Amino acid sequence: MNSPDAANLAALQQSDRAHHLHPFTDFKALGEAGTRVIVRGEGIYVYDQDGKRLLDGMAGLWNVNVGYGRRELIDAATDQLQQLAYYNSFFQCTTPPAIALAERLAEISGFSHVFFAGSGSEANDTQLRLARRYWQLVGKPEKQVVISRINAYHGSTLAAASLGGMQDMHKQGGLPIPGIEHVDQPYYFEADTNETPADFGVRIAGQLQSRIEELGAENVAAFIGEPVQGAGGVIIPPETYWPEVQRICQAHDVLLIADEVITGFGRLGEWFAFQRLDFEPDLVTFAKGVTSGYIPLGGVLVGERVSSVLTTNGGEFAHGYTHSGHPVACAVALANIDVIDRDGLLAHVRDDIEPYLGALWAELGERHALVGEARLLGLMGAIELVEKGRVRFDKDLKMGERCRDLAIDHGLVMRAVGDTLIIAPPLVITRSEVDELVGIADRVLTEVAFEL
Ligand code: PXG
Repeated sequence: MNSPDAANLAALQQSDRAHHLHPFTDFKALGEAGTRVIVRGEGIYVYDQDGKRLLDGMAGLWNVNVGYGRRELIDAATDQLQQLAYYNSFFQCTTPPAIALAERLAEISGFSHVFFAGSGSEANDTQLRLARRYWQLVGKPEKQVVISRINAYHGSTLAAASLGGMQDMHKQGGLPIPGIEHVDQPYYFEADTNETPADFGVRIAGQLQSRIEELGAENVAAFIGEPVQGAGGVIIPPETYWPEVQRICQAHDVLLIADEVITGFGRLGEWFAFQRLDFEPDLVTFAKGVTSGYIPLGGVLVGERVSSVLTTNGGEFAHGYTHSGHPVACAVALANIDVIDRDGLLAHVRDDIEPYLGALWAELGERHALVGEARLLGLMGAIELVEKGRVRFDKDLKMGERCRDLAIDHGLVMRAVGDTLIIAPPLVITRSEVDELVGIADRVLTEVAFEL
C-alpha cells in the first residue's frame, strides 16, 4: 500500500465507504472488502483504478450493447446537450429527438406508440398503470390483477419489485402490493423432470391458465414476463412456452406484457426477443440496451390494441415522469440504434457470435464434471454448477461466488446467481475476444475443480 496509486485507491474506498450506499449490497461486508473502482472503458473492456483490464462479460449490467467509448453516442449526447439539454414532454410540448426516437422505435418494433420513462423499473410501473387504465377505458375496470412469475426480475420500485418474484425483495418491503400474483417459472434444469422440454413448457404455461381461472378472467388485467429471465439466472424457456402463454392470454382476454429490458436491442440477435421467440405481446418494456447504458432511458412500447383506445377516447392519462422523453437520452438512443443497424450487430450476434460462442460454451459443459448444464441463447449464457448430474453443491461452499471471484482475478467479469454462472457480453464482441472469455471461464472451472 505504499505506491501513490495504492494510497489513492485506499482514499477512494474510504470515501466510498463513508458516504455511498450501493444497490443490492450488504453495506457492512462491502465496507470490509472495499469497492473495485472502475475508471475507464473501451470496446468490451473496462479498467479499474489499478489499471487492471477486465473483459466485461456482463456488458455492464446487461446494457452496454455497443461496447464502451463509441464516438457516435458521445457526440450525439454532446451535440444535444449544447442544443437543448432538457425540455419536457408535458403540456403539449416535445423535442425533436423524442419525436424521432418514437418513430424509429415504431419502425423496428412494429408497435405504433411509445411511452417514455427513465428506467426499466419506472417503465414497469407504467405498465401496471397502463394495463389497468386500458381495462377501465374499455368498460372492464375490475380487470386489475397482473400475473407474473416466481424468480422474475422487473425492477426495484414498489410496483416493479412486486411484479418481480424475488422472495428476498418481497420479505424486506412488505411486498408484493395487492393485485399481483405469481406462477412458476419455466426453469427446466431446476425442475429436474422426466418430461421433454416441449411438454414441460406447455405444462408450466398451463399454470397461468389455472391461475386465471381461479381468479376469474374478469379480474385479470395482464401477464408479464421476461422472454428469457436475466437476473433470475438466464432461464431460457422451452420453445413451446411463449406461444402457449400467448394462446392462454388471448383465450382469456388478458394483456400480454413482454419485459424486454435485457432482451431488447439485439441481445438475442433481433431488435426484440418476441421477434425470435414467436409471440406477439400487447405491451413491451424496454430500458438498458436502448442507449447501451450511456445515459438512462426506459419506456413502454404500446401496440395497436391499447394505443387505439388510449388515443381515441382515453381522456388524460394521469401518469408521467419529469424525464419522460428526455432529449439527450433520446438522441443517444437514436445514435445507439444507428450503430446497431449500420454495424449489422443483429446479424453479427445471430449468424456469427451466437453459434461460435454457443459451441465453445457447450464444450465447457462437456469437458467439466462440475457443469450440470451450459446453455446459451443470443448472447445470454449460463452454466449450472453441480456436484454431479443435477445435484447442487452445499450452499455454504458458495461455488458460484468462488468462480466469479476467480474469474475477476483472471480478468473476466461474470455474474453468479447462486451456483449459476452468467455471461451477457457486449454485442460487438469478436471471435478472438470470445476465445479469451471462454479461455478464462475454462481456467476458472479447472482451478475450482482442483481446489475441491
Ligand atoms: N426488467 C428487467 C427484465 C430487468 O432485468 C429491470 C426491469 C429494471 O430496470 P432498472 O433500469 O430500473 O434497473 C431490470 C433490471 C442483475 C441486475 O444483477 C439486473 C437488473 C438490474 C440490476 C442488476 O442481474 N435488471
